[in-house]
Amino acid sequence: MRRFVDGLQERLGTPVKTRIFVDDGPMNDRAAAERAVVGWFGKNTNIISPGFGSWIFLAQVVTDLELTPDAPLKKTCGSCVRCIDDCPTGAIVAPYVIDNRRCISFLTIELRGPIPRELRPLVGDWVFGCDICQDVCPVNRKASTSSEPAFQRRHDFSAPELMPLLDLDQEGFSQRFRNSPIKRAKLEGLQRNVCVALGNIGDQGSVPALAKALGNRSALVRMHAAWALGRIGGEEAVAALREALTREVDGEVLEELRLAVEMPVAASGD
Ligand code: B12
Ligand code: SF4
Ligand code: SF4
Repeated sequence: MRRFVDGLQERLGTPVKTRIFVDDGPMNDRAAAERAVVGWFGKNTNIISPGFGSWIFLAQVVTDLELTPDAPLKKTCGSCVRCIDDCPTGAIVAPYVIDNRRCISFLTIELRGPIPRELRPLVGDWVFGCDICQDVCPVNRKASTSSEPAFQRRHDFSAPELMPLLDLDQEGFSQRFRNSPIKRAKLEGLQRNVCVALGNIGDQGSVPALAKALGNRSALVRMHAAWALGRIGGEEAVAALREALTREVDGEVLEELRLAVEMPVAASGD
């Protein structure tokens, strides 16, 4: 946005009063984008631009420049409801309305504390945010990709190995996710999400890593490791849960351990 403002002043040959807002300021990005005719509101609540679909970040320059408004956009989602039908948690409760408490993006990024038990199986293997309602959007299928270097896929970020993430300490986390929004989930939140994802993937190969996580310093991580082991099931998982029951002191983790020992093993695909 700074580059954009510099370019604007260069082109006009005169200084312009500007203020930049990006994501976390007081501006309401989507409402501003709709009024500025950047795109239309999709039923998944994202702004869809005619060229790039909803794969855009929104930001604003507020200025004292006299500008002629663009003509309103006539496009809408029409009768399409793909995003509503395909949201795994039913978070799009009506067209243009998200119940954040059910949205995987909220659960994996913003929520501090346990992910509600009934939603954990629906989170699938998402560990930071969710793009399903954008992936299924027919407009996005035809969208052009960006040539901006800062928006290119970063090495080892799009599909990270999950189990090693459980071994990260604070220093390793800060180093690995420096300059990445993943920092927002914090180490404890990311490891909580990794446990849920491993539980949902259901591979016996992840049992040793989850059993080790039953000794994690964070009670939140221990709770979700217990849940994941209960979901995966099998002798090794149950033995690890029983062993943890003998030494755990945190009441909430104890509750999760007890529930996990009794949990029926998940049928695949639920
Ligand atoms: C809080 C927030 C979230 C929350 C809640 C999202 C939600 N849908 O409500 C959570 C954590 C769940 C979230 C998730 C995501 N987010 Co978010 N989020 C924000 C944030 C920081 C604030 C939005 C907000 O709540 N504002 C306050 C409320 C009051 O405003 P509002 O919901 O927009 O509604 C007002 C108006 O927009 C308007 N309005 C709303 N709906 C409609 C519908 C119609 C038809 C009309 C006419 C008007 C209208 O009326 C409302 C009242 O004034 C914005 C950045 C920002 N500063 O705006 C990014 C932002 C909306 N997020 C963004 C993104 C990319 C995502 C994710 C895709 C990230 C991910 N991969 O996980 C997901 C998508 C989930 C989804 N389907 O929406 C982008 C959206 C880009 C785009 N193309 O639209 C934004 C703009 C960030 C950015 N700067 O680029 N996000
Ligand atoms: S981001 Fe995922 S969970 Fe949230 S509304 Fe979209 S599909 Fe549903
Ligand atoms: S999937 Fe369909 S309804 Fe949802 S945002 Fe895209 S076009 Fe609109």
